[in-house]
Amino acid sequence: EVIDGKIEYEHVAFTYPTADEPVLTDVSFTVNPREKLAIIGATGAGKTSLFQLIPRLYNVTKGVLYIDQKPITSYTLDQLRGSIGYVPQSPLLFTGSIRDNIAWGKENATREEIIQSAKDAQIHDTIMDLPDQYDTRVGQKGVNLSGGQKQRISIARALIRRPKILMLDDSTSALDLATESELLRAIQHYHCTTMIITSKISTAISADRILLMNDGKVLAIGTHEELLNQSSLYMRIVES
Ligand code: TTP
Ligand code: MG
Repeated sequence: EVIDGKIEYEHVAFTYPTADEPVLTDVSFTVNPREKLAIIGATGAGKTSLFQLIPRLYNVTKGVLYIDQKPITSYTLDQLRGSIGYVPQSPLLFTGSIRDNIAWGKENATREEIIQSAKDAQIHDTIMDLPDQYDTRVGQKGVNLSGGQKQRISIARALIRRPKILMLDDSTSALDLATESELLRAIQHYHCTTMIITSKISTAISADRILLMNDGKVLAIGTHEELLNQSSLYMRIVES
């Protein structure tokens, strides 16, 4: 079981099984238990690829990835995925009720837990406005939800399992600033290690530290002030 949620990439390189060229090369950094780390970088920099290694959707090609000081391969996939809330960049809902979609992976979830996680994910009010509220069907013959609404249902699905590690891949891109800051405030109460990929500099600055990726490498990692001093690319991003 993952206990603390410390994450350490040690000289990690990664090449997709079907590819020739690596998408990550010599990536090293540590995320401390309960720290909130924002990941920024241009499209194609490798942010999603970096994320996919944590729930072991893929195995690292070179180097070692540690969770709580143990190589990630020493955990079973169930142990790992039971401790990780992973919200993908394009989340998938299955055909069924919103309730079942939120409770997916935690079949014994209570009504209160479902509502609380939806509230924390800032999607409860939207659900209450739907014809059958939590029983509203999504997917085939169901209501159409926007990308941002799907993202928030997917966040609720991650939160309901009380993850030790929460990974949000651009999951707040569709939210207005006020709703996003409510969401981030609510997530703080989960006391989990949080990695959040974002294209919004304001979201990045609200994290404890920021990691700047470029071309499959870590260009810089540190606080906003540290990066301003360290990285001219970061300064250009902030000024743009
Ligand atoms: P990503 O890791 O997807 O880059 P990104 O997440 O930083 O980009 P974005 O901001 O647009 O989300 O891609 C890095 C490279 O890896 C890119 O060349 C596409 C490739 N790739 C795959 O081959 N398979 C995959 O499943 C993914 C996610 C990426
Ligand atoms: Mg991505």
